Amino acid sequence: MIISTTCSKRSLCFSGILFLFTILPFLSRGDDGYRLWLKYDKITDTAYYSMCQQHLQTFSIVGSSKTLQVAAKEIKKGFGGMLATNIKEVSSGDGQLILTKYKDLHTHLKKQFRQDNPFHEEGYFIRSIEEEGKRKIFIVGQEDIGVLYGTFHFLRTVQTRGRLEGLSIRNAPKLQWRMLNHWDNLNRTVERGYAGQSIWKWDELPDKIDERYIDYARANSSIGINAVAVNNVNASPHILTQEYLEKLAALADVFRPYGIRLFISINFASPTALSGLSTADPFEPAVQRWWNNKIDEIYTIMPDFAGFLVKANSEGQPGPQDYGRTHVDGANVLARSLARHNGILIWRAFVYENKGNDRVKDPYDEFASLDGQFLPNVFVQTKNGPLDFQPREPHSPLFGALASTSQMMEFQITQEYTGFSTHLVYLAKLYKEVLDSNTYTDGQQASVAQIVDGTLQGQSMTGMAGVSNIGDVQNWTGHLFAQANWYAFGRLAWDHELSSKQIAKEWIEMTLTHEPKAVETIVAIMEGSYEHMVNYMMPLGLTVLSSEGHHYGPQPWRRTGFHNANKEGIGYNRTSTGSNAVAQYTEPLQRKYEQVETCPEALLLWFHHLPWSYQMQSGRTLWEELCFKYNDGVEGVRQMQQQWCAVRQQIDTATFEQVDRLLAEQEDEAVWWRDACLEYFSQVSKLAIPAEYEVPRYKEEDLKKKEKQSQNLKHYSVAR
Ligand code: GCV
Repeated sequence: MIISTTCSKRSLCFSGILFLFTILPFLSRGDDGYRLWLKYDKITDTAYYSMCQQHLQTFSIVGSSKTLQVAAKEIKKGFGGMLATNIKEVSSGDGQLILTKYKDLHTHLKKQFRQDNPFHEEGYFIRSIEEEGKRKIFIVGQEDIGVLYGTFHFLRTVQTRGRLEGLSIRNAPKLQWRMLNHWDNLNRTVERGYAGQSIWKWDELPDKIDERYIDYARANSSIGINAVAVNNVNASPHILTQEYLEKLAALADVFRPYGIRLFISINFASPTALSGLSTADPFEPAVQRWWNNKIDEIYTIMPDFAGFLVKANSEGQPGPQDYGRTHVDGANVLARSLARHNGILIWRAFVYENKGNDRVKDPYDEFASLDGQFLPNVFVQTKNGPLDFQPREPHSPLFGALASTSQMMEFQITQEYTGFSTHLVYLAKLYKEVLDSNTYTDGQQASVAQIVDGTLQGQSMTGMAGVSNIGDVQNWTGHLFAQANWYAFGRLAWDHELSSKQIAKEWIEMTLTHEPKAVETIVAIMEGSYEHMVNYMMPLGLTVLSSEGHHYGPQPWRRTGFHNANKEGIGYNRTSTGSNAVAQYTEPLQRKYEQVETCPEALLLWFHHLPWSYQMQSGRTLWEELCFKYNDGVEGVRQMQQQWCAVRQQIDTATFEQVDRLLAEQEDEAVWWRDACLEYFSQVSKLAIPAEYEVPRYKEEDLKKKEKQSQNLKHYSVAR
């Protein structure tokens, strides 16, 4: 199948020709995407440029820590680019822009920065203040890291053409830990990674520090990410060898000035793999000694090491249950040892048995009863939904069920089930949908976000992790718009009250264009993209229709136990007459999901098995609705293609073309999904696809070919 892009199909009209000869030469061409949202291109709005130039000729920085030095460097880089002239660093306190810690402010100024006690250690103020007839802008942090976060906020303000007069910003993160989890293997393959190889060049470390590590730290810090686990949760024991600890220490040195703490994923059976021990039983004194020694060794090399992330007794990974111990037993032994150095243990709740039961119940069944038994430095890390990062799932019932346990949200940024790096899908919509879901904990309004940020149940540690979508391709993420998912994850981990739209707008203005109409159009593309993807892949709460193994493309005929389609109907009965997974939710949510009349249609087939003739709110039958949704999803992608064409003149040529080409591929694959799923369900149900819908592009033979092709495509394969 030859894919032609919507835009390239169009003939070059007069305005297009005019554009080629007039405007195009002035646009930057061939942006490779490496600079992410920290582009700092020269401001082209002359009024805004003059205003900035007037107020930002000099800056000064009070203090000399490494964090303040990187803040100064960023100011020079940012304004050097945006103003195309050097912003001069002058002695402490004299600049038009002043970066300082609160404690270093002159007493008369301190009063102006009313401290709401105690001010957050990562927080900052940005204020413009008149002093002796001169206007100065102050970026004030409680600690150095607050100054750096404030610096990035101020740069963002200018990047998004915000006002500089009357600036009065007070900001602090809502969560303590804002974390990226890399599923990067030590051989540089990336599990579920679609953007090249791992960025960590283990063979060069610790001697050679790749420039990319620094840019990675800058990008993360600019959105408030303060922790990273650098290796796969399917962890190699070798990460704990002295050789790797030295490499890790070199990375920790790079991250430190940017306020980023280093975690590693560890293999629970490391004591057996790396020493002569015959067991990794956490209750065995020799095993405990081994962990104590290893952890001491780590802290000797990295005194601010953050801790371990552990996937145990899940998908074949070793764990305490191998020795008849519980998750609490295993986690607490490691946590106790880490606690001696103020380290943290993150223990994943992603467990399932695969014994023919309803696996979505397993995380709750295994973990809810353990509430309150973990040591205070343990996080239980819970995936957003009870299954496994499907396009749409209800929130995990563990949110709300662990009142006495610190619980970290785990989202996936890499698009394992949402189009890899081929499909434009803005995941902030998914994140927000989950964070805003009402858990009805204690029968009241209680969003997932309120559980995660500890305001409802008062957990002592709070955090959110995102499985990284970063690789060593030039633009970091493959699809340019996948950068927006990294960006949005960080922004929401910092402040879950931001809207997806606001984040999209910021990202577009920092990355793509400032032209208001184009910004509006691209916001619309991004905001609509998530629902389109759900519709052409797995509408109405369906799950796991994707290929087995690599998970790319449709294979609804493979794992039929997830949708249970038969001649009579489709869906998973998780009500009290079925697996009773609904019982894991609190009332009145349980009742809402149990009753088909009140169950949201977006999750209908997640909770119910229904006849094909079931009447939907639209007046269509379930079968007709399914056909409608799949077609609607495809139409949505076509709409995105047209919207993208409409902004062509405002976008860098290389960027425009990459996205245009990928959208064409997305359209083709949306059709593939639609045709494969509807063809299969039509065969099973013996119902014909209504004539009002488009004739399938892919006939049975083509579908087989396409499936085979996708199995062979190298970049679709799982890299373990
Ligand atoms: C790291 C899913 C993915 C696996 C991943 C696992 C997990 O099953 O397909 O690749 O393994 O989740 O989150 O541990």
